[in-house]
Amino acid sequence: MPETRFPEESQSRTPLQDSCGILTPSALHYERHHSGVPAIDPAAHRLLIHGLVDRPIIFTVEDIRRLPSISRIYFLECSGNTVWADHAGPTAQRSHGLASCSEWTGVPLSILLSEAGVQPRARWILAEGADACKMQRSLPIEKAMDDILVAWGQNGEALRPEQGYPLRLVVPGWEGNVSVKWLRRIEAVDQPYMTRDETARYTDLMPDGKARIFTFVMDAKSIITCPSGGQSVKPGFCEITGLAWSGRGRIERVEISVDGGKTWIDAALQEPRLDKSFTRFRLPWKWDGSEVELQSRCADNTGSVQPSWDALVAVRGVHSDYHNNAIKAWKISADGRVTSA
Ligand SMILES: Nc1nc2c(c(=O)[nH]1)N[C@H]1C(S)=C(S)[C@@H](COP(=O)(O)O)O[C@H]1N2
Ligand SMILES: [Mo]
Repeated sequence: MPETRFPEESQSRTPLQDSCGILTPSALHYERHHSGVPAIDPAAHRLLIHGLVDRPIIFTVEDIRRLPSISRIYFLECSGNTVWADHAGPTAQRSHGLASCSEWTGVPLSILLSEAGVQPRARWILAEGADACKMQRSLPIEKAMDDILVAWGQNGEALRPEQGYPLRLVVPGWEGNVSVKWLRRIEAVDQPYMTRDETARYTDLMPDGKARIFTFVMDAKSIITCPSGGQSVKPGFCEITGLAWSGRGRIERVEISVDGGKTWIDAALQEPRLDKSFTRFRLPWKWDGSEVELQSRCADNTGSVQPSWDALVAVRGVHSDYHNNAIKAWKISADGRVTSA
C-alpha cells in the first residue's frame, strides 16, 4: 500500500521479522484506519441492532460484557497487504506486515442477533463504525450466524483504541476491512448495501475488464520471517522459520525451497495449529556460504495451495490491488546479507 498523504488515513505494519511464536503483542498489531482513531467514551458508546428484526435493541458496552463471551485465536490481515506493485518489499514488515494474530475475546454475534430476533427475510447485515468515515460493510447472514465475534478484549486486555475500543467485529479468516472497528450499528437487511468500501474499494480489476467484488476470504499465505530481508546470516547452522495462515481453515503443510523453487522440503509445523490463525513453521538448515534463494509455500486443510507469483498473475492479471498471496522469495548473498529476490 502506498504511503498516504494524510496522517488520519494511516497504517502501521507488524515487524514480522522480529516475531516469535504465533501471537502478535497488542502494541505491535498492525493498524489500518481510514479516518484516524476516534476518542470514544465507553460509558456513552452504544451498539444498535435494528432493521429486519423483531426486537431492535440498543446495547451498552456493559450490556455486551454481561453476555457469554468466548476467546479465540485468529489472524487478521488487510487484503491490501502485499500490494501488487510492492510484492518485492525489502523486509517482512514492509511486504507482509499488514497481518497480525491475536487472542480475541467477545460475544458471538449470533447471540446478539438471536436476542434481536432476526427475520427470515434478512439475508445480510450491514456493520457500521463510529469513526469519521463511518466505515460500513455488508456481510452475509450465514457468516454472521457462524463465527463472527463482537470483540471487547485482545490478548488478555481491553481492545486498544487503534484496534477499535470499546467494540469491534472480528470476522475470522475474511479480509481485515470487514472487521469493523468502533462498532456502533448492525442493521439486518435483505441485500448487500454496496457501500463505498465494497464497490469503489476492495474490488479487483480482472484481465477481462470485469471486477471481482465481495472477495471476503483470505487465501493461504506464508512468509519466511527469519532469515528475511534486512537481516544477515553467518555460515553454519541456521533455523529457517516463518508464519503461515489461511482464511479457509488450518495450515496442513509448509514446504521450503533453498534452491529458488526447484526442490521443496517439508518444514515442521509447531502446535497449536488452529483454524484461521497464524501457524509457526521451522526447518533446521545449514547455510554453506553460497548465494541461495529461499521460498516458503503453504497448503491448508481445504487443499488450497499458495501460488507462485507467475501463477497468480496468470489468473488475476496485474491490475489488482488486493489479495496477493503469492510465494515470497528472499536471496542470501555470499556476504550473508538477505534481500528480496
Ligand atoms: N470503523 C472502521 N473499521 C475498520 C477500519 C476503519 O478505518 N474504520 N479499517 C479496516 C481495515 S481496512 C482493516 S485492514 C482493519 C484493521 O484492523 P486493525 O487496525 O485493528 O489492524 O480494520 C478494518 N475496520
Ligand atoms: Mo484493510
